[in-house]
Amino acid sequence: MSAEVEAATANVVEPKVDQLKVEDLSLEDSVTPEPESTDAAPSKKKKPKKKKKKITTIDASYPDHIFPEGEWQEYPLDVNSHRTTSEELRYLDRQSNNKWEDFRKGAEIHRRVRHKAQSSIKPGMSMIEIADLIENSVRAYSGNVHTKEAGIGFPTGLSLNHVAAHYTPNTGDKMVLHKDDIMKVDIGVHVNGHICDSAFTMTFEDTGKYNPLLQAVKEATNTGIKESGIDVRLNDIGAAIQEVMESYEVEENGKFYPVKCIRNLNGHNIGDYVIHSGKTVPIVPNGDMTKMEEGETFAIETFGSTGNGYVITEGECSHYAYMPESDSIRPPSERAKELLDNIKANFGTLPWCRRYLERAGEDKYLFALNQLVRAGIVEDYAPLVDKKGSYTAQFEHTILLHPHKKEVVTRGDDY
Ligand SMILES: [Co+2]
Repeated sequence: MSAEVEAATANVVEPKVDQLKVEDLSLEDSVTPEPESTDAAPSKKKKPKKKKKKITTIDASYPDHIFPEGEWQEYPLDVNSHRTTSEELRYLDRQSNNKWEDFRKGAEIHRRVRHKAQSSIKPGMSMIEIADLIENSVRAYSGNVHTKEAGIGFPTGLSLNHVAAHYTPNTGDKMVLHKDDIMKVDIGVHVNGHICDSAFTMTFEDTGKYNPLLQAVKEATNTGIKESGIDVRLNDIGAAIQEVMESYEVEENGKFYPVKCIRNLNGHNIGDYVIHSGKTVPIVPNGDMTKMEEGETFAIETFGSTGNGYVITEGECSHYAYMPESDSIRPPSERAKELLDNIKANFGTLPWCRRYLERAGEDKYLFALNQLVRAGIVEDYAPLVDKKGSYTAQFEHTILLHPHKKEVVTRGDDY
């Protein structure tokens, strides 16, 4: 993100952000209601004598700005065994401490938001309600001073059943969550552009029919995390993941379905404000001999499926991102240029969805948006689906490759 864009557009964005803030505060109040309320009136109608409830941002919970560390793991390769005890490397690591603290802060927000999601999402809710619940929690915990400083790192993925990734509702979406759905919840939280990317899968029926699939994917992701490290080849991580994932099968109506890795979905390294930053972490062996390197950050994610184990794009697009390498391309119309300026000001290079554009004040933007997509200035990411009738699941964590050890920063006691 270039400095000029920030400066040139700051006055366009400020009033909008203030509006959002006010709205978020009242939403957070309704998320944690005070015990007194017997009527259903929202907290903003409270009598003035009642003391205003303080927003529990993460910063308020950790006033010294030292956030909980993730799970520490030693590196797998013997050539790295000296790293664990090296004082020099620990010293080197402390030089990057601000960055690590940003990730830890984002991870603590992520854990709180997903705890809220896991305890409140119920069949019968609309996908819009679910997305709002999650995203308003992220905004409230982040303090949402400015989208580009902290807050939502990418659109909330709520992909159902054979849809594996990149679905989030657009405005007007009527879809409702059902009891027998299997839902991938993919939440991104960023602090100063340091993005925590972590996902889990929710089911609601009580027959346990999804359990082997969930267990396969959870174990495959944990294997990918365990095998990751400095000097490890990406191909070898894919091989280890596939071996674990494909040792499972799912039974439905007396028929057995092997669990397959979705071979064209990958983990990835994470750059500042950039969610996919060049390296991909395969979930099957792919011959990529590239190695992971010291200081890198990765999203380790695996997808299991009872279908083809291969996804294609299908359905209405919701996810987009501005492509900074397209900077020499001229927007095809005045309206497209105006829209692009607003996109850059609000999201920079972070991915976003149509609902976020509307929050940023955009209206009747679809024609101009499609122009930007066709011109190659904005990339669109349509939903990724396996065979209809199949089931897919996902688990994902963000890991930090410190010089001496790796940190599974988004680890929680849930997954
Ligand atoms: Co990811």
